[in-house]
Amino acid sequence: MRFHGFFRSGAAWRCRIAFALKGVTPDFVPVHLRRGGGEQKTPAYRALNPQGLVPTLEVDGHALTQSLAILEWLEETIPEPAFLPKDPFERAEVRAFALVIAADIHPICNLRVLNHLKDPLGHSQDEVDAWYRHWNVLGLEALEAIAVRNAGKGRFVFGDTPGMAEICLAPQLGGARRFGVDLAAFPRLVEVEAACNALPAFANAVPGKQPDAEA
Ligand SMILES: N[C@@H](CCC(=O)N[C@@H](CS)C(=O)NCC(=O)O)C(=O)O
Repeated sequence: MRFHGFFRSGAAWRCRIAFALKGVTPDFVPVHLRRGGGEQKTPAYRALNPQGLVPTLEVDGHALTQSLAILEWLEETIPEPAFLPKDPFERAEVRAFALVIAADIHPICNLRVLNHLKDPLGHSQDEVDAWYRHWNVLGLEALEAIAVRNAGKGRFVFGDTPGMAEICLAPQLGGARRFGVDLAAFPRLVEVEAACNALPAFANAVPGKQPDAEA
């Protein structure tokens, strides 16, 4: 198994947590998203991942892309510990929480969107940062409300075990913090993040601990 990622990528970060929870240790292939205009855009990498985005997981002759599809593949091939509850309604709730991040916040705040706002659209770095914070705050407000509603269930969002919701939440809060989002307005999410980071699978997946990490 070979995992193509970048230390600062939120989508790759999700996969690193998931691999650790499932006890999988793929070889790591760094893909630098800025060096030389972005290694994710090279023909060699696009042959694996036509979108030119990280992550990609090479396994048994397949190149799996999209972090949530990789999480679902892990869940189907290594059922325990489970990322999703058994009850279909509860599964839908956990997936919905994860999708607020993976489908609604992250895609409009990723590197290529931020770059496009600057060039060719001509926005300043301050305006780009304000864009990032705006869409993060909007999504995090909804997630905080969901997390508060479920707080009685345990120390994670939906109970006492972390799953797909937390795998998406922890990297999103990390990214938000990097862009200066004030997380004081999201106390329950920060509390869940602290519970996550008490686990080695989460603590060891942070960008600063990756082999390709930069200051
Ligand atoms: N929905 C995709 C998103 C992948 C994505 O946007 N990856 C970012 C890093 S977090 C990337 O490769 N960006 C490179 C670029 O924008 O050029 C997933 O979950 O895997």
